[in-house]
Amino acid sequence: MATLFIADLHLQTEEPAITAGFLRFLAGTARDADALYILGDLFEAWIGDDDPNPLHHEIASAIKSLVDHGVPCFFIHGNRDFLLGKRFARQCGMTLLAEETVLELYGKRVLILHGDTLCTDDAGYQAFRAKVHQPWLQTLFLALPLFIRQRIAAKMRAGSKVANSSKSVAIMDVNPQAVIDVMEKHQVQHLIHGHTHRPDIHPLTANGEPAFRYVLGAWHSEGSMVKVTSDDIELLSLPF
Ligand code: LP5
Ligand code: MN
Repeated sequence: MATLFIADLHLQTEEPAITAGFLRFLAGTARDADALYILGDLFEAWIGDDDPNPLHHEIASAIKSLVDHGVPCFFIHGNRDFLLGKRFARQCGMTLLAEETVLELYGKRVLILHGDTLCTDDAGYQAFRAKVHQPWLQTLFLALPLFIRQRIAAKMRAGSKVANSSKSVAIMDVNPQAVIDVMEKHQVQHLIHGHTHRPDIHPLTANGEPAFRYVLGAWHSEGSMVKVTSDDIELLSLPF
């Protein structure tokens, strides 16, 4: 049996092929899993559980039918969907997890997180993150009319694109010491995350022992998943 991890699907109405690929994954590959973990940025942007976008209902029903089939589903927030709340999670039948979560899987301790918190060299992003994670600001934002929230989110997305175009590739990657620190804090030799869209397996040393960092790819023309079994941890692509 296997436990599956995915992230960075960035689902949106404008990208129907990715939605179709995800729906096929939920109805196929995922059905044989012990559990499915979604490590953030499932959606391109989340502005509140009250958003009536039909895509959200379609995705909730598909995740719910996987859960009803007997595959528990878990979610960690990303930097695009950190406002995804309990109401939508309940519609999906999925459990919201803390931003750093340690799993015991087939005798291995595995740390999972979205990945944005490891990009500590990106001072502009970390300042932005600290602001938008303030509970009072989130409450205020969620109380705004939907069309205003849509406008603010669009401004933020546009601002992010402009900011990213002048940042170096290195600044937008994880900081190696931040990786070691979080793995030592949680006493783990395995870390799975997304966010950077640079799928790879990186060997390193943490806790004085060999360790591995598994980076999920974003879903564009194909999907990406990490599969943990009792024998192995693999990074696999999922042709649509
Ligand atoms: O997301 P991506 O891949 O473009 O880049 C990320 C970082 N950017 C972000 C911003 C998100 O894209 C915005 C999503 C909004 C959705 C929900 C709205 C909810 C609002 C809630 C309010 C309480 O995460 C980017 C990183 C990059 O990853 C790599 O790690 O570099 O960081 C930035 O671009 C931050 C910039 O450095 C500074 C922020 C620019 C935003 C401008 C805000 C303008 C707002 C106007 C509002 C009136
Ligand atoms: Mn992200």
